[in-house]
Amino acid sequence: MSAVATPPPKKVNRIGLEVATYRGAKTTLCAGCGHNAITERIIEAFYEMGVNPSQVIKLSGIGCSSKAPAYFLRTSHGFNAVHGRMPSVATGAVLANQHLLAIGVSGDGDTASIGIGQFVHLMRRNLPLIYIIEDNGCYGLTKGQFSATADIGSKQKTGAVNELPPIDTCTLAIQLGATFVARSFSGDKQQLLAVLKAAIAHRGTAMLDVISPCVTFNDHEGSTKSYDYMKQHDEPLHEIDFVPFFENIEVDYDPGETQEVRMHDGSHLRLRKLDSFYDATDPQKALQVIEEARRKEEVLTGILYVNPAGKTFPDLLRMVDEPLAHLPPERVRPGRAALEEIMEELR
Ligand SMILES: Cc1ncc(C[n+]2csc(CCOP(=O)(O)OP(=O)(O)O)c2C)c(N)n1
Ligand code: SF4
Ligand SMILES: [Mg+2]
Repeated sequence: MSAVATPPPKKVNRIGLEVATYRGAKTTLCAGCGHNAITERIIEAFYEMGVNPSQVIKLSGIGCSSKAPAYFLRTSHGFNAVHGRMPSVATGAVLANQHLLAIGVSGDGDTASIGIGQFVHLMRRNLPLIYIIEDNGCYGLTKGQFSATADIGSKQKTGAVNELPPIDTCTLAIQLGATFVARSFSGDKQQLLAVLKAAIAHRGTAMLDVISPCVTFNDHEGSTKSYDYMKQHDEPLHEIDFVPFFENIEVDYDPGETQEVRMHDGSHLRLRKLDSFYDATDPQKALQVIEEARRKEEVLTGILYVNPAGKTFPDLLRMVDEPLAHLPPERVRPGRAALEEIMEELR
């Protein structure tokens, strides 16, 4: 009689969850859409970092990109806001419960066109939020019109040429005080995963502009956000190695070739420099290299700027640490004595 083979143990992460727990509904986006590749990396990053999905809130606006949160972390909290209005909903959610890890997914239209007003105020507040722009340079959901990140001279499928200068969301975010700013490409699995893990460890706004080709409306010759264009013009700034706080951080590296950034939770971000002068903690340098790349028609990718020590919006507002919904009435309602004291001051 042959012995019954026992199935191999299922692979789990450090909190005992399988990767399937981090998945969501089946995607309804076009096959080959860059947004699907970003979803895959988000699933991997949250699984590998051992984030508890019940402690996560997913937020988005409107667009193909804003549908993406439905396709990862099925058991997390979620709020699909109005077009371009995700930042204000995220601000409310994060202030109401600082124990949640917030991730927002937006599009270049949702952020840089209709949502630019909310985006700029979000960037200057350093709200603890991972803010991803799935950037295809067009309004994919409404059939590929130019968005405000489309480059001058970029061609639509119809042949129409964009004549307006683009908004560079990374430049804008750095100028406004965002404390973690990165640019990546949906097709660069290794870089995007490392950037996402570092963004999870960051406390403050982590702004990720991820070039994500729209295969249906913006992947032809003449588009500067197509797979072909990105393969020819992607210029990685540095190799990124991310070591979470729960792993041994004593790994081998050459101090002359790397720059270490210690994140607030004790994780280490290690940037192996290709350009030996690049310092990711210098905002002026970051603005300069982005501008130099733009002039050379290159897309500079990597972590452009990071400041792990910036004060967050809840800190500035001196918010209590506990979720507001958990505070007992005696802590949220001033008593008669407090009211009388205020009245006395007004007399
Ligand atoms: C107030 C409002 N105006 C316009 C629209 C129509 N609309 C829906 S999605 C969209 C653009 C989405 O583009 P983007 O954010 O880049 O997402 P993508 O589909 O490219 O991923 C527009 C204009 C809308 N839903 N609501
Ligand atoms: S239309 Fe473009 S952005 Fe929308 S799902 Fe299809 S490929 Fe992606
Ligand atoms: Mg778009």
